Amino acid sequence: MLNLILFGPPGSGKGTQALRLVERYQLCHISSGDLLREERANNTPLGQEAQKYMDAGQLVPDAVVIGMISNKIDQQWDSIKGVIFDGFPRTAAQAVALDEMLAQKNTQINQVIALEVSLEELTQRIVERGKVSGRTDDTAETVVKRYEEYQNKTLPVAQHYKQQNKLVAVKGEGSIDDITAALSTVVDHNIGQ
Ligand code: B4P
Repeated sequence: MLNLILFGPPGSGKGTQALRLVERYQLCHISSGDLLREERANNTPLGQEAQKYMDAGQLVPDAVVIGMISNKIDQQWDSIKGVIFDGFPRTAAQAVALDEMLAQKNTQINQVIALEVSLEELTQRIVERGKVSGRTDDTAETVVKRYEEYQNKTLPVAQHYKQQNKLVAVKGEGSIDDITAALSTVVDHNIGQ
């Protein structure tokens, strides 16, 4: 099994690159952001709970996100070769929970790839996306809050996996194709190709 985490600040290209890697390596894509937006679109109690946090640029509470991801893993597990986690884990508690979920399935995270992008570039991308996405959290004001949440709550996830010698950083600025190529080099190395 090959289990990867795409890590990085909001707007660093996790979702963009995950879609490409999923196709290349035939993995299952689990994006916490996409799942939360799906819950919102379906107006479920979970989606209603998540909405107020997302709109404010805050992280959704751990218990909500961990339960949602655990269900998703259980639903998909029997038919997959591995997973790309995109946007999850986003707190140290989520990382611990994910490690436990995978250990119960006799597997683990193989690699965490961190996309490095400057705050200026992140802001520009998110504001640009906001013109077409219809996402209420894609505004210049919310980006500041989302970045603060990343610095305070999400960076410890990198530390968690650094201690396990699983963290690799890749420059997330440049053309989307070049970044996919850099990520693929890391993954190929991991699977011994
Ligand atoms: P996410 O859906 O994870 O959103 P994101 O961080 O904005 O996206 P990403 O980094 O994937 O960027 P993308 O590829 O789209 O989270 C949204 C919210 O959900 C969070 O704020 C939080 O409230 C909640 N949430 C999600 N997961 C959670 C969790 N685990 N715990 C708690 N709360 C959680 O790229 C962004 C833009 O840049 C796109 O427009 C793209 O086209 C462009 N782009 C990408 N690569 C580029 C490049 N190389 N050059 C130029 N532009 C590029």
